[in-house]
Amino acid sequence: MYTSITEAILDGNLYDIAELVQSSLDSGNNPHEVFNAMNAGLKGCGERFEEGEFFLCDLIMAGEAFTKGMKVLEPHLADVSTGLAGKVLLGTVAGDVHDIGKNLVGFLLKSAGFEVIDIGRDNDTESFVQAVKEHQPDVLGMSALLTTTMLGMGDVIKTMDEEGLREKTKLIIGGGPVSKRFAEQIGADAYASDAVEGVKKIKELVGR
Ligand code: B1M
Repeated sequence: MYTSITEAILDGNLYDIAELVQSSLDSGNNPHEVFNAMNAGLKGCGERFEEGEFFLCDLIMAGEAFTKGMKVLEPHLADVSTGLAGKVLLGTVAGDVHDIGKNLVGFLLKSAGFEVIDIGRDNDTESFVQAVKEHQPDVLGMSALLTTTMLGMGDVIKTMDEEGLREKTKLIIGGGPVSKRFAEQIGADAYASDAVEGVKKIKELVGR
């Protein structure tokens, strides 16, 4: 069953993915294992893209299939979001439309009781800073999946420093090309390599 889920993501199979995920859950499989099977499909897709076997359209279809599968899976992973744990603003940086990882972080945060304000993808510095002023979150989380877009994170942090916005709002970054070292270089408060670590670090940032 897990293999067919991985294959459905790899094939960008929008017709069967929801049913495959549902029947896997119905058979008693662990939702986290089902998630891992979907994630393995995306990983394989990236590898094939790098090798020149897959094209952009394949990535698009795989991303869509993943999102469709997540719609079925999400309620099985979630607890109730109370917002009592703190407020987190999430967004993907300018020029970057990859949002699956960010969505996953947001989803796990809600499960852990955080209020999550998601400003979506392709956010420039101004839009991040405006949103911080408007929502006054405890934590701003930025995500980037491209080596070309990750540099935008540094600009947001610099502007927040200049505008005195870091007193109230801590900063965490994540995404494929970023690292702990990069986070230190640009002055972020934390870095997480995956969504689970992201929630852990955010809890630490808000003192929980
Ligand atoms: Co694109 N893409 N893509 N892509 N894509 C990658 C990222 C790539 C690695 C593929 C490859 O070449 N192997 C490569 C980047 C290379 C680089 O810069 N080093 C790439 C490229 C090149 C591109 C385009 C430039 C292709 C082109 O046009 N020629 C283009 C760029 C578009 C743009 O953004 N301007 C492009 C487009 C796309 C799609 C739109 C087709 C689609 C995105 C759909 C969507 O997101 N809605 C897509 C996809 C699906 C991928 C791959 C296959 C999968 C990404 C993904 O969702 N992974 C990816 C290959 C790969 O990653 N192996 C690839 C699953 C997700 C759960 O993981 O996002 O890493 P991830 O998030 C993780 C952690 O990073 C972390 O937690 C998450 C869960 O554990 N994390 C955080 C992420 N954000 C965090 C924030 C935190 C904490 C943790 O705190 C705030």
